Amino acid sequence: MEGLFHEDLAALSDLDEQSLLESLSQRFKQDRIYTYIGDILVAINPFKYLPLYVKEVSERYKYHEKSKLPPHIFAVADRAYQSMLGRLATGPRNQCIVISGESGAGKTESTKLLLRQIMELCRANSQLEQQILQVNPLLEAFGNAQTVMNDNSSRFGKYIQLRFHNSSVKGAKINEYLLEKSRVVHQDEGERNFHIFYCMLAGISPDDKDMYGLLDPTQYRYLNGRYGSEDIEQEKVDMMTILAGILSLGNIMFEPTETDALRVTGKSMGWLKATAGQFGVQEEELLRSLTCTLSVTRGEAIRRLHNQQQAEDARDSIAKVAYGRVFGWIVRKVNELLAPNVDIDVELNEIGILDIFGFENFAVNRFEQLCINLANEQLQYFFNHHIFLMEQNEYKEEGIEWETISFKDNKPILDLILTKPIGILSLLDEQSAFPQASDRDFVDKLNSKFKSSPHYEVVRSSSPLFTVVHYAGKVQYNGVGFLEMNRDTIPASIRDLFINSVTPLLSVLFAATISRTGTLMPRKAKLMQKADDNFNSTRKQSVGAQFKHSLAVLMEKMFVASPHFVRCIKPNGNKLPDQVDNKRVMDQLRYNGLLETIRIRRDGFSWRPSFKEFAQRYNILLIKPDLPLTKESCMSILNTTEIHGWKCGSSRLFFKYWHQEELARLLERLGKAALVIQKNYRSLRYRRK
Ligand code: AOV
Ligand code: MG
Repeated sequence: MEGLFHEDLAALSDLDEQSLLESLSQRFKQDRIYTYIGDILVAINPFKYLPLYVKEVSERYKYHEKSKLPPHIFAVADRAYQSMLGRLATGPRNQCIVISGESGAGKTESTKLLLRQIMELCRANSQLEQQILQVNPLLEAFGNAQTVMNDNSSRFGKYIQLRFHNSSVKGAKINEYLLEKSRVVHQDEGERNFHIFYCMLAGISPDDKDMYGLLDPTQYRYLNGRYGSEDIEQEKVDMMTILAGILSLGNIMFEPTETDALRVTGKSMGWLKATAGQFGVQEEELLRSLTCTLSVTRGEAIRRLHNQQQAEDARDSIAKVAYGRVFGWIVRKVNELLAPNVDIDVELNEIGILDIFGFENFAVNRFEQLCINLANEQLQYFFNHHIFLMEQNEYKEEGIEWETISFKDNKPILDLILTKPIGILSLLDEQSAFPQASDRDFVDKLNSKFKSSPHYEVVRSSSPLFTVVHYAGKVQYNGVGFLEMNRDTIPASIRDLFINSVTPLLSVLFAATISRTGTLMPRKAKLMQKADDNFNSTRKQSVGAQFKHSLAVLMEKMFVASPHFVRCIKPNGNKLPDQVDNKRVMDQLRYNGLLETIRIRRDGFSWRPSFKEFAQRYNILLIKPDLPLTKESCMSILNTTEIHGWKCGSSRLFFKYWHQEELARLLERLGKAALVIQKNYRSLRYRRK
């Protein structure tokens, strides 16, 4: 009994795939959705309310000993917080919590619970903590939407950095990654537009509806005839007007005339007027930017008339860029609001929480899905690197006897997508640079370069399809639109149109130097971008290249922090409670490498301080603060304890994940005793244990 349904799978002596699945699903059936693998938390989405997060539970998990309470997401919060304070062990003070899992597995819910508990741990009930928590519904309204996989699917990635001075939170920063802007203008079957549009229409009073020029939700093409009844959020007037403008814009239709020119259909003349009003721009100018392109060649302005398709594309790209800018603006505002208000010489430590869009495989997968799945590959690689590569390398280097545990290395898949000059993204950039190239040309290029790669499959079809064999399964992509989405250019005329808008927010959004995808870029890149913006509005980094860059920056940040892993599992594809689809879950256990993880956590040594780090921290156990920081000192310290099962390498010690807690306990007890003794000048006599 103990064996099968154990709370820590790494404590089990023998485990195969089948008994792992059995173990997790038995626990799940008793509503025990959390299970440990050593220091890693596995969380299975219950798809129902569980009384797991009430006040009493939250209190119980504050400053607790991990081994004394059942596995819980609050325990992860506690551990990250204590580690950030340097209370638990040696290692970097900056922490990052990495939450992974496919779409709908529970990442965003876990993120919210972590945030809430960390704010509880800071204890004070200041305005700042409330603000940090309030930001989330706002971001979700603008960045989440219903998909076939998740009713509240994150359509952007976020890394939340909480900044602390000592134990109190001083500020926060949100980094956002690649909002799926195309959703503004198109949703596949069973999907919806971003929540905010429905919130806006559902919660608005009739008077306000008039003021913003809004109609019934069924009237808007961009809403695909679907709408819900979410609660209203109080929003700024400008922003609402812009959102209303986006909806009106989507209803503008074109038809050919007897001459070459296009005209707006009689039915949609009203929408053109409404859009112009809502965007605060001249109707004629809006019409012009929809129906023709102005280009300057050798000092001469040349006007090219659009065909119907081009006009519709222009319409949709205006909607996408406007929405992207609004989103970027919201994130910027949030960051201004939450920026730490401290002197520059105040040392801040950080807990980062990463909540990205989960692995996706839809009926039709586009450029966005490739980016989303790339991000998931990158996270899986981070996990592998940390859990398997780094650890096992150290055993080798330090002469620790060790039987290598193999794992599914996804580096070749990352290389397939990222390598220069012949990865999928580089080839895409190359093709995007040719105005004449087609999506077919791009996919043909891929086929010829990668046909023999084990992670790529050529698809025989008249459509430009190709398949990537991801760590989490095969995904077939449709190349249509890849070039355009990767270029993501806004014609200068559209930019000018908006800069001249009488709606202040809109003109600010287009004058500002946030990147065009709305992604907040790291400082250096931002400066470069700024220079680039001033220099030439047509030369810019592709979306793929920007995304690749922001992922690299994120990884850099994460590699120098102490990581905590939460692995979310989706129990079934129907979003239903109390249902375990064995095959689905088994697939996730396999591609996540959970069995291998259990083995390495059981047999391995996840905490590996250097002699110096160890002696410095634990010399108090010998009550000799001036101990030399050597191997011998470490041995003397360890000899005073009853800790078993550690090993000694050539420059560092190797401990099991639970040793940290044992030592912390000793330290606390002896530390307190030592203080009392020193204070009272009593003879040094006390008993251990
Ligand atoms: P995701 O973030 O991993 O998907 P979510 O965190 O949005 O998934 O979870 C999907 C849904 O599952 C939520 O809306 C809840 O209804 C339910 N859920 C998840 N965790 C819990 C929990 N602990 N208790 C109760 N219900 C839960 V995506 O954003 O699609 O990758 O892009
Ligand atoms: Mg999410």
